[in-house]
Amino acid sequence: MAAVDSLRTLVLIKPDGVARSKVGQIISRFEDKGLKVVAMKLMRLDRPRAERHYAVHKGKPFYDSLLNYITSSPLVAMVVEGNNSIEIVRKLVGATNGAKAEPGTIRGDYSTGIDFNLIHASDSEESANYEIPIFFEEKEILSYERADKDWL
Ligand code: 3AN
Repeated sequence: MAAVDSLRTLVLIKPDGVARSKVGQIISRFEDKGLKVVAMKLMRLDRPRAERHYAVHKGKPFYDSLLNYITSSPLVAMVVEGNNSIEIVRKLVGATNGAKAEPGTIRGDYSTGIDFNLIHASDSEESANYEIPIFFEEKEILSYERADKDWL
């Protein structure tokens, strides 16, 4: 993936991440890496929005359980911004199946399987452009500078 400045990506700390009190630890990983949270909300996802978000998975065997899981209790939705944010966040998140995800990644450290894998992150610029508006209006995405921006 080519380097792109100030790219935005959608991150969801899924219901298991919130219920297991991993929100702070997960956000720290993005902040520590040098990325910036530019929008964030704790919310209970409704079914129509969950269907929009996971439209590409419609018809797959895990689709219904995925929708039940993602709508079951509150999640944290965020827009994360920074150089190469999509690629970097996906690396920090790790492989889809927590059992296979490398230690050091979020899923590798906190998840043992594929059903409860704590986090979602957009996998491409196209996905980010599709997913972000499902959760945020443009005016909810804020602009500010990190104090250490010249060092990142
Ligand atoms: P990722 O989140 O790593 O991009 P995707 O986009 O392939 O993975 O799948 C979206 C979500 O669907 C996953 N995060 C996971 O919760 C669920 N999922 C994917 N594949 C399976 C599967 N084989 N069985 C159960 N759930 C799955």
